[in-house]
Amino acid sequence: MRFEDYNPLDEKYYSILNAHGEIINEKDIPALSNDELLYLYKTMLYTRTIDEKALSYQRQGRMLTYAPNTGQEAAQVGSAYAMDKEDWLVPAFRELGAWLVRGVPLKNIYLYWYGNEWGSYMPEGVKVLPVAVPIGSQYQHAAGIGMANNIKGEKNAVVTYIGDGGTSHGDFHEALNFAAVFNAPVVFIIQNNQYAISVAREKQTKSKTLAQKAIAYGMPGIVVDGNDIFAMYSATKEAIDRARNGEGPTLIEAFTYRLGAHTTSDDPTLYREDSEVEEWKHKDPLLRFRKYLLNKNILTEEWEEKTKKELETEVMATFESIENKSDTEIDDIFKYHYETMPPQLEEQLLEYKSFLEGGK
Ligand SMILES: Cc1ncc(C[n+]2csc(CCOP(=O)(O)OP(=O)(O)O)c2C)c(N)n1
Ligand SMILES: [Mg+2]
Repeated sequence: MRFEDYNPLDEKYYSILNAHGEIINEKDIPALSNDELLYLYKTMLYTRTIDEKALSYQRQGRMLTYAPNTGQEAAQVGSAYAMDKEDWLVPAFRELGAWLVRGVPLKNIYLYWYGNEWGSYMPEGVKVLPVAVPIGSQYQHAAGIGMANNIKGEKNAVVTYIGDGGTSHGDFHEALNFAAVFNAPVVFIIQNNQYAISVAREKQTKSKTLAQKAIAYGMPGIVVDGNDIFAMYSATKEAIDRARNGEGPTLIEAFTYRLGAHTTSDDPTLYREDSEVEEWKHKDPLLRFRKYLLNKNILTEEWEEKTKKELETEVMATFESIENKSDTEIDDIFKYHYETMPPQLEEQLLEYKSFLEGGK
């Protein structure tokens, strides 16, 4: 694949595996072993299991809030698998599959959504920044890390994510501009899941594609079928290689769909038609990869059943290990914003503590 062959203004999508699990682009099939393919499928199943369990815990009142990833597993797992251990992952908040590939333990992920600050504390050697809820801020961090890499002469790349809605924020544009001007080794990925809460993609921008915004900043931009694990892997790999070879940043739009709600406090039936969701269910990234793997005799139904059961057991055990044992320390909520706590925060901390003790 060459980025030059995929002008984002042509609305030509890069894809390898179609919705029926058939290869439509023979020459670009990634050179991955059967074990690697099974690992990718297992990680997608893991992502979905974690989502399903988290939703049910939240409904039972056992989890605070949760942002589901269902439908976006290929965009996350495929892109992160193209990274090396030394590369930086700079996430937004809906990148579960990518976190798992990069070695973030499930315990951390559940702790985070459980409202515990320690969820953001990564194990040694896991080069993943914490979740960034302020939309777009993470793109600036990624551009900055990339620029610092150049100054320090380090060869690692940075992969960062944003949503379609995030592309309307100033941070998105500033980060792209800085990264391009300073030739920063960054891969900017947009998970275009068609919605920013209730705002549809068409209301977000008049641009035909989100990837075409790359043209203005002087970097390659490409629209990739975000439900195609092979296309996501191979486009990200090539962008990372460019970055590492000193050729600067790339913008990848992963064209996908959020099959679930924005978060557990959202009701998508209020702003989108069931028929639209049904249509996208046929393009489910897990289904098409599964078909491919079954056809090639790489996956067996027995293996799949066994793996699903193991994953479910693991997910339940991990959640139970943190439940009720991980109440957030009140000080932790206030402590880490500044090196020295400013007086306003100190005042808020005291006020909150007195509120919890029954005062006002
Ligand atoms: C600066 C800022 N403004 C508003 C919000 C509230 N908010 C949280 S998620 C979201 C929509 C994000 O949509 P998109 O970028 O498409 O990502 P998605 O949730 O679809 O993954 C908004 C407006 C926020 N977190 N930060
Ligand atoms: Mg979105």
